[in-house]
Amino acid sequence: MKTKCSILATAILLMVSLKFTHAQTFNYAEALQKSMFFYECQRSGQLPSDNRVTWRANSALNDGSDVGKNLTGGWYDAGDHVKFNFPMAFSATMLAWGGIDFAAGYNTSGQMKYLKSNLRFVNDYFIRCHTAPNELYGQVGNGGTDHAWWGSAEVMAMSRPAYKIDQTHPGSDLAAETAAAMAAASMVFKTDDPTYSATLLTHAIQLYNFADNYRGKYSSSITDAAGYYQSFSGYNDELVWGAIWLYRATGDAAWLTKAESYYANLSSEPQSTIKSYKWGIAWDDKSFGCYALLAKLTGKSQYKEDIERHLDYWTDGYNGQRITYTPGGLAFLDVWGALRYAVNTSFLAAYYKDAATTTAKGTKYYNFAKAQMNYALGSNPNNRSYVCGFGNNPPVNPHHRTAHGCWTNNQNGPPAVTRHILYGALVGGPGNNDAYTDDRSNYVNNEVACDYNAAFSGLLSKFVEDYGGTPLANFPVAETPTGEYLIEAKLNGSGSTYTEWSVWVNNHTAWPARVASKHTFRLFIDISEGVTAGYTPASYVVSSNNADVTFTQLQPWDSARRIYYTEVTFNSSIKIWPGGQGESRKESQIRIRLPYEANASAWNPANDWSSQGVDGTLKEVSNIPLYVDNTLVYGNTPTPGVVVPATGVSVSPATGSLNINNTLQLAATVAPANATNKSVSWSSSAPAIATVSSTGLVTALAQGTAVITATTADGGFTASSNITVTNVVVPKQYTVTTAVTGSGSVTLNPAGGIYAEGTQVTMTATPSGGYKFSNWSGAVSDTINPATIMVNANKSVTANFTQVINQGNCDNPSPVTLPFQKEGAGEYCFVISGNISFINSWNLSLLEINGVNYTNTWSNSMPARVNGNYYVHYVGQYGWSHFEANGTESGARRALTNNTAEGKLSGSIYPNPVTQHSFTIRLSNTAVTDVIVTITDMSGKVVMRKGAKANQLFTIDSSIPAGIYHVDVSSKNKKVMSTKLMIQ
Ligand SMILES: [Ca+2]
Ligand SMILES: [Ca+2]
Repeated sequence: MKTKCSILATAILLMVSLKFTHAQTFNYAEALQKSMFFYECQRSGQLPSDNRVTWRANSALNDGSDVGKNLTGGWYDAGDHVKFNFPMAFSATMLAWGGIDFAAGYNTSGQMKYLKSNLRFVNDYFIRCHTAPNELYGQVGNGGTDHAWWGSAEVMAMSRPAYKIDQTHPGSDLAAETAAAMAAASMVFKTDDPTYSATLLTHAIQLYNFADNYRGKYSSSITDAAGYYQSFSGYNDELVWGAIWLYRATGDAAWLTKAESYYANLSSEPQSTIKSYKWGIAWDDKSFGCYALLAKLTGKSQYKEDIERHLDYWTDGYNGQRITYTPGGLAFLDVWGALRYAVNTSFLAAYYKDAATTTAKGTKYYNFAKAQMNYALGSNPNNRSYVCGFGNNPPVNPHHRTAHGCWTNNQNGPPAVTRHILYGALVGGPGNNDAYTDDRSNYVNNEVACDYNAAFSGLLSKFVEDYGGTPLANFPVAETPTGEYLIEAKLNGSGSTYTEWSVWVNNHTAWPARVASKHTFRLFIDISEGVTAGYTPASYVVSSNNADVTFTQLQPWDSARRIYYTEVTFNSSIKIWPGGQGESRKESQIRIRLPYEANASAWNPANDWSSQGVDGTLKEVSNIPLYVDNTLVYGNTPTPGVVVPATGVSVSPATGSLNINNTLQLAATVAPANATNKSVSWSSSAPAIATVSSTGLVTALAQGTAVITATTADGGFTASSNITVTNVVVPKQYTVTTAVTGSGSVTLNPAGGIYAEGTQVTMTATPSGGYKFSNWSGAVSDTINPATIMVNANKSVTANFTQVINQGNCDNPSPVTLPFQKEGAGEYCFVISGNISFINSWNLSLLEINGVNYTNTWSNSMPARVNGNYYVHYVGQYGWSHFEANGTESGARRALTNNTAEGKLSGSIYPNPVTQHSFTIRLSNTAVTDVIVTITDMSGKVVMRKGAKANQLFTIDSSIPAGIYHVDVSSKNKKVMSTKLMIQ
């Protein structure tokens, strides 16, 4: 056995060394340039004036408003829009580390200024989050609600609660990591901005002392983070790491003493005193970085042994054990973001190599680092780059919402093709057999993240220093917006005296995604045949089936050629925005007709401009022009048009009075109604008192008066509104909003949800059957139920309910429903009858489904069902062992039967599936007559909620697309029925 092992080891060594010698060189400077750009793509909040990303704009400007703080800025975590500060701070630390120890490559490639811009952007955010010496905000945005919506950051509409740590809810890992980030950044800014550097250092020291004096895992305080970035390794590593960075930033030996004394607390291999060496540095565990830093800073043999054991394990093995390598040469630690671990460890190898105990070891570590980086850049069996917008055949569909530019709230599109190039983003990477698919929905292998690119950037700078390279001269090339607005139309009806159009206005904006104030289209007709028959333009009647629009009667466009039009404007209350299928498009039905008794010869649609290409099928048409905020954005007008000059303008209302912080919408009307150019600009005589937006929205700022003036672009005509701003003190009122995860309800006492400041409100969480109350999150982090809060701000609170899972043994597997997650050590068996879309697991010893091995694998390919079921066998050794199965419960009919059999149902809905968008709720308990029906889609988004009568017809909104939905029926005080509904 031993002989076999050594032969195998020799073969592996030979293979690895061959790969190293064949490693090619890439343009590392271009990759570094693009990696810096990726961090600019991730920016949240107000963008700086030198923003280079043409498809990004300000976003999430209200972050922190729920807690009365300004928590704007920072980076969106990955392909989502949550700001998870724990990995964000780690990313900032690693980026700064590269800028400190591998500065030369940044400098020679001209990227140092972009690195500093990125570090300043994220550290400004950390400063905002550090609201008191022992108070640090550590997350903005709720994981569940953020992930349930797929669209661009600029048009997010969900609430984004803020979460913090403090003395009673500590988070030593988060505070110490943020301290490390700010200390490291203070070194980067020390020379060219000593004031900023000193500010960062002050925060870093306060945060470290907070971390050290109030011990705890942050993910036990910010519980919403536990589902995404749980602190598995605890905080001992961050306490060493933070002290090391404070030592480097200050030169004060007391910090080094502290780091070395806490080093003893770092974890060891099981049943051993040897420091852990088999994992890798990433957002959770920085121990390996501590080994490398202390080895180099002190030269002590203990640290050198620890880092070399770790790097040997990752290269040619330690004590006969070696990390898994893919056939193509990638050191493969974990299925989730495999490239990130390989590159992070490579950064340590390149940093440490000069201090290695032998030259041969140093060379080995360096060659390893170069081979792993080159694998990521394209030297791999697929001969493809794993960095977006770089090299050969790079990923084009990364799991990234804003880059996708989606308007349908669907990661699978439309649009089918991602609209923006996410330059520089390193994707998760291949599986352990080098296989990889560029699939947007696969967030295990194809997501990008701030933490993936951090050590990656530093290592690229090192290779720029060693091998040169040239950044692209014309980078970034501004993208050309395409398909941002469009009109779809069909013939809604026609007759011998009329045409009726169904016109759909579509907002597909993504450069950046945006919401306009005003949407107008024009329908043009040629009335020559009507004039011949004796009619005049005034004989024609324009009408609409919608209350959502205003429209004009016929206006002359080119009266010599008898071309007239109606202008149709959606009411300003109609929001057309790229946030979903229904949200991104709105319909208006418009009819133009002669008197009904007119002779058929007086009406001819064949010569009508806006009837060209329009038939009974809804499709994109080009002769119905669309104007957004008074600018033509889509379609063609009849040419040549006669220019109708503006002759004046009026503003309504002419006077207005509003209180500080309130707004008033002014409207400017340009005369004549058919003026060709109706655009106006707005200005305020006293912007300190009241400002006005480009669309006439007045915002009151201070007591006084201001004259708001509209000026026409054509002719410079002006009209004004006199605004008086008052400062009336009204009693403050705040709202308390509640949400649940899992299944259950929350009641407020006193009820109502709107309260005067200072009111005590008691919240009671009541779980549904099969669930138990877990904890409060949001404005309250607690496990007590009921919980009482003092209302002193708008608060949103989430009651988290968890499924009560019978931890059945393998003789009696527990039935569980999808989606399902299991974490922790132990052996369990579960049975799933639902339709699994994909499964994933990591850090497990065994994961079998119906006897097929899926250990630590992402897969969407399931084995055949056994007795109609999937039998899951789970064996994990660690608290961070993890399995998850995603998908939906079985189809509607089957789910109904099952639920009835389990006695959960006391009713049904009929028919199911439905085709006519209506059904009857049949309840067995005839005493229940009034119910509330809640319909949610499979992402958990509520698509409809309203009151209904039992045993009477219930109509569903026709806008709800076909699919499978979850229907909850509740009486006044409890849930009476829950089932799946299929809408066909
Ligand atoms: Ca840790
Ligand atoms: Ca005509």
